[in-house]
Amino acid sequence: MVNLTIDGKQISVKENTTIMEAARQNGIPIPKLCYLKGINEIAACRVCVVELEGKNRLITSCNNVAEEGMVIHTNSPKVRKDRRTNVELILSQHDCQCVTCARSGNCSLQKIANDLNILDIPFEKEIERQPWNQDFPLIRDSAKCIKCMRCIQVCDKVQKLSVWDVEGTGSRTTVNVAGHGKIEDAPCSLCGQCITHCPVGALRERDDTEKVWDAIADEKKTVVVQVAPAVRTSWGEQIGLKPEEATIGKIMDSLKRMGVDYVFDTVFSADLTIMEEANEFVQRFTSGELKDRPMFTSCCPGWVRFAKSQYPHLVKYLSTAKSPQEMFGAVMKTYFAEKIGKSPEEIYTVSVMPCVAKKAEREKELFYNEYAGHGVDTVITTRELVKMMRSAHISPDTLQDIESDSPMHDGTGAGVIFGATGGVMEAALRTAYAIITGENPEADAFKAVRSSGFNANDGVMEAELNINGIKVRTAVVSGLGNTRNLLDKMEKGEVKYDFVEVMACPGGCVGGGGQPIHDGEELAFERGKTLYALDKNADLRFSHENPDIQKLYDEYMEKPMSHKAHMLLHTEH
Ligand code: HC1
Ligand code: SF4
Repeated sequence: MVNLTIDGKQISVKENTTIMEAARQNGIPIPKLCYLKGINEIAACRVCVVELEGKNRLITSCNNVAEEGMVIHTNSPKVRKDRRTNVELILSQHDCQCVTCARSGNCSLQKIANDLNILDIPFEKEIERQPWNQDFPLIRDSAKCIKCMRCIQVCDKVQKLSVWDVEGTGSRTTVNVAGHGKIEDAPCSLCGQCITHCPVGALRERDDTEKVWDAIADEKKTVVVQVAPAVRTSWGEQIGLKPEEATIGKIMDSLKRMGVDYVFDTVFSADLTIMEEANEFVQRFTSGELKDRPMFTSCCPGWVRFAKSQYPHLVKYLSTAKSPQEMFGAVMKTYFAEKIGKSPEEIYTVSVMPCVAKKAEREKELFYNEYAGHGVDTVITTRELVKMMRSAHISPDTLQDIESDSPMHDGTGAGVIFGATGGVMEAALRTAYAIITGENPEADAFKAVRSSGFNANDGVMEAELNINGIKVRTAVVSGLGNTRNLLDKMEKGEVKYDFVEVMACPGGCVGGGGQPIHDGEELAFERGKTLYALDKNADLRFSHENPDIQKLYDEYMEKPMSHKAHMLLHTEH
């Protein structure tokens, strides 16, 4: 142990603990901007400076280790003056138009400037404005970038894609797409992790909320919305609702109050994806097609983009089943449109997703009879949903639980867990077991594929399962850096699997790039627990037992993998 004094308090901490961490463990918060534990510890912003007594100097607390006998002041006059100057300098290069910023109210720079009571910026303003493709789902505003380097490090270290890089030198140092490239040509997976780790409004998703308001206002359109499984775990975070208060039923109520005509839960189509994907797996597995390579799940568009740009030879091993978002879009514009006597053109479909890459996935075409268009018309993130609630002046405490509409009403626990890493695999195995053996397994029989913590085991869960004497080797991975490690091992022949689930974001969709932002805090695992609790308490826990799915096959799709199912529910990647 190391003994030191911080702000007059004598404390002991383990060796190699940073001063910032030592202070935090003892209830003394030190402000920070660029610091991200284990990812960005480069002291670029110098907001975390502290005074080291006797040495007459200031040091950064995020990357200096507590030493025996140190006497530290976190808030001396010298510290406050220096910290203030550092923040003022950052503000002098920052577009401070907070009222029109997507991160207003949730911005670390705004908070530290307010905390330090900075009312004026004594330095000359020098704002850099680079052009950006405003149609791309990921938007960067260089005028708001504070050069903290978090985006570079997250993309590099966590996602191993290195989309961003430093450009220029000295005071002209800035961040941009690596190699002076354009974002649309970069290998960006659109995971959005750089957005959720940006402390300010320099990175955000393309705002598509106005498209939804326009559709609602258009009397000729029937607006039909689906809400992804992971959204229920997080939407209440930014409006002060506790997890148990922020139910899916209240999201449905808010959408109806905004003027949406029909509301559905993507859990329904997650069950539909399982019906197709589990049957596809059993077919590919038993035909010997998976001798060399496993079948990969394909519902995560960040992963599909990553596979296409980094491992194109593996694309043919992706499941051809469309994602739940896309399957629902197809069902809404066909089966549902017919049910309510509308043409596909009259139906306007919106998805609420915890994800930025879903905005790009919607580009997939849907061809159906005379109709050629998109299954999904607009995708908004969880954050955009909350913005819409706020702009409709909906008071969260007045929301009631309402049911989703029929005839795509029912959903099972298997569909709910799609939103957490391992969930798709577990749901698929429950149904694959029933296909192979003719009976259900115990509902928790495959829980070995669940993650035991945020990014535990390098984000990989391996399990070898026995289904009726048949050995099925599975792996579940989340985070693209972890995925790259796993795929490289697989390609070297060090590991072998039959079925692999990949989610681009650490922890799965619950940790998605479209989820509410809590600076530097990783909430994916906590949110995932909510989904597993919902599954445990669900009346139905097997996708093949979903009555509305059974009805959809009886009335329309015939059976899994039928010709019609292939036309509407499968795709080429
Ligand atoms: Fe996901 Fe999925 S689980 S990809 O994370 O397969 O976005 O929630 O909706 O489509 O169901 C996202 C979540 C989501 C799809 C499903
Ligand atoms: Fe990198 Fe993901 Fe950001 Fe794209 S969205 S730049 S892949 S972190």
